Amino acid sequence: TKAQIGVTGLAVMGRNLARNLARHGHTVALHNRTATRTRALVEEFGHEGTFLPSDDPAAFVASLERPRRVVIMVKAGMSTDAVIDEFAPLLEAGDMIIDGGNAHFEDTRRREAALRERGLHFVGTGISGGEEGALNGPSIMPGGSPEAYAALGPLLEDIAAKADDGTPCCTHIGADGAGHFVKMVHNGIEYADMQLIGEAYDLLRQVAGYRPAEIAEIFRTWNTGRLDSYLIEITAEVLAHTDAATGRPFVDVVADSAGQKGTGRWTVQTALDLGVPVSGIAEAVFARSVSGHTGLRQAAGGLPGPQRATLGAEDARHFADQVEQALYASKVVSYAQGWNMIDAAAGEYGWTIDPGAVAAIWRGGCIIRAAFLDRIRAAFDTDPKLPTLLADSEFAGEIGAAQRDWRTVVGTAVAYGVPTPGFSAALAYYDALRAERLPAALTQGQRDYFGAHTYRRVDREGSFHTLWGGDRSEVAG
Ligand code: NBP
Repeated sequence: TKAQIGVTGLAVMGRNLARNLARHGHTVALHNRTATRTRALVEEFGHEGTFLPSDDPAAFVASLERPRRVVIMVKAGMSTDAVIDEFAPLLEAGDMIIDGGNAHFEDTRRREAALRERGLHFVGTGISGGEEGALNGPSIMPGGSPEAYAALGPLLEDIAAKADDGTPCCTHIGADGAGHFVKMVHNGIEYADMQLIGEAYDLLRQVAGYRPAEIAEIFRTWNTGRLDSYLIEITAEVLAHTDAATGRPFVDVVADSAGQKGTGRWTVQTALDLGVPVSGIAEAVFARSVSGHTGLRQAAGGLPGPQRATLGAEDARHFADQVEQALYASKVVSYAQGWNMIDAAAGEYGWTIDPGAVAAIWRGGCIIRAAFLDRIRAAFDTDPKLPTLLADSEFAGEIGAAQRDWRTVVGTAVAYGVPTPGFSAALAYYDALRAERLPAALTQGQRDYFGAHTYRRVDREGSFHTLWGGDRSEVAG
C-alpha cells in the first residue's frame, strides 16, 4: 500500500497533523530530519492509524501514491527552503508540496513560481489553531492553483474543524501566496482582538474597581451574547485562575511584558505597503512593544496622572455594559480593516478571494473563532462588494447604537489615565470615515506651500498650485 499523503517535519504541529490525517483513515507517510521523532510518533501513536515511516527522503517519496502530496511542517524561513530543495528533485510533474508553516506570503509567492517552472504544485497553506487544532481540527487556508486544490482539498477539508453548521473550515483561498496572506491577516486580527479584550479588562479593573475573578464572570456573561468567542472564553479562564504558589490572581503574578512571534508585525508592515489603514492591528502590535520597553516604562514611571476613585457598585455595573459596547464596536472596526486589507491584496496580487468564505472558515478551529464571523459571512453574502463592514446595515445599526457608550468609555479612559489605544484608534477611524470633511484639506495646503505638491479643488476639475511666495494667485498645477 501507498500513502495518500506524507508529512515531513514532525515537531508538535507536523506530528499532530499526521495523527489527525491517520485518525481520519488516511495512510500517512512520515519523515523527519532527525529520525528519532519519526520513531517516537509511530511508537506512541502508531495504533491511531496507518503510518508509513521513512528515514530517508527518497524512501518517503517512494511510499506516496501519485500525484504525491508532501506536507512540510518545519520551522518557517530558511528551513522551508532547505526542505524544498531536498524534496523537489525527488518529485515528478503534477506532484504537490504543501507548506503548512507560518511562511511570509512573499516567500510563498517566490517558492510557488519556482516550483511551477519545474512542473510541481506548491500550496502555501495557513493553518491556525495551534497544537490542539492540528490534532482535532484546525482552520485551514490553502493557496496555490485550483488544480492542486482539486487534488488536495478533500483531504484537508476532511481534517479541518467543522463550523456549527457542519461545513469544513477549509476553502481554496486564491492563487500562490493568498492562503498565507489570509493567515497573516487572521493573526493580525487576533492581535487586535486580544488587545481590545485587554483594554476592557483594564478598564473594568481600574475604573470600575472589579477584582479579576469578578471580571472573569463579566466575560462569561459577555460570552453568551454577541461577543461569544474562543478568546473571550479563555480570557475568563485566565482571569479566574489563582496562582498556587502565592494565592494571588494569576494575572497579577505574570510579568506584564507581552511577547510576539512576528505575524502581527508582518500584517502591519504589509498594510503600510498596500496603503490600507489597519490602525486596530497596528495599535495592538505597538501596545505589545510598549509593554516590553521596561527601560522606557521605568524612566516614565513617576510622571503625574489623574487621581480618581473607582466607581460605586451601581455605576460600575452600568460602566461594564458600556465597555461591552465599546469592545464590540472596536472589534467590528478591526475586522472591517482586516477585510479591507485582504481586498487590497487581492487587487495587488491578482487573487480572487471570496470575503464571505474567509469569514466562514474562521468560524471554527482557529484562535479568532467566534459566533460573530457568521454575521460577517452573511454581510458579504448579501453584498460581496461591500466596501467596509461598517456599511453593512446590521453592523451599522449596532455601531450606531453603541457609539455613545463607546465615546463615554474612551472619554472615561482618558479621564482615569487608562491607556486604551485600541478603543481610541477604532473610534477615531470610525469618526474619520463618517466625517463630512477631514483636515486632509489643510494637509494639502501645507504640502502645496512648502513643496508645491499641488492640490485639487472641490468645485473644479484639475490640479492647482498657489504662488505662496509671490502674489498668492492660483495657477494650474
Ligand atoms: P518548529 O517550528 O519548532 O520546527 C521544528 C521542525 O523543523 C522539526 O521537525 C525540525 O527537524 C525541522 N527542521 C528545522 Br528547525 N530545520 C530543518 C532543516 N533545515 N531541514 C529539515 N527539517 C528542519 O515546529 P512546530 O512548532 O511544529 O511548527 C511547524 C510550523 O508550523 C512552523 O512554521 C510554525 O510557524 C507553524 N505553526 C505553528 C503553530 C504552533 O502553534 N506551534 C501554529 C501554526 C503554525 P528536527 O526534528 O530534525 O530538528
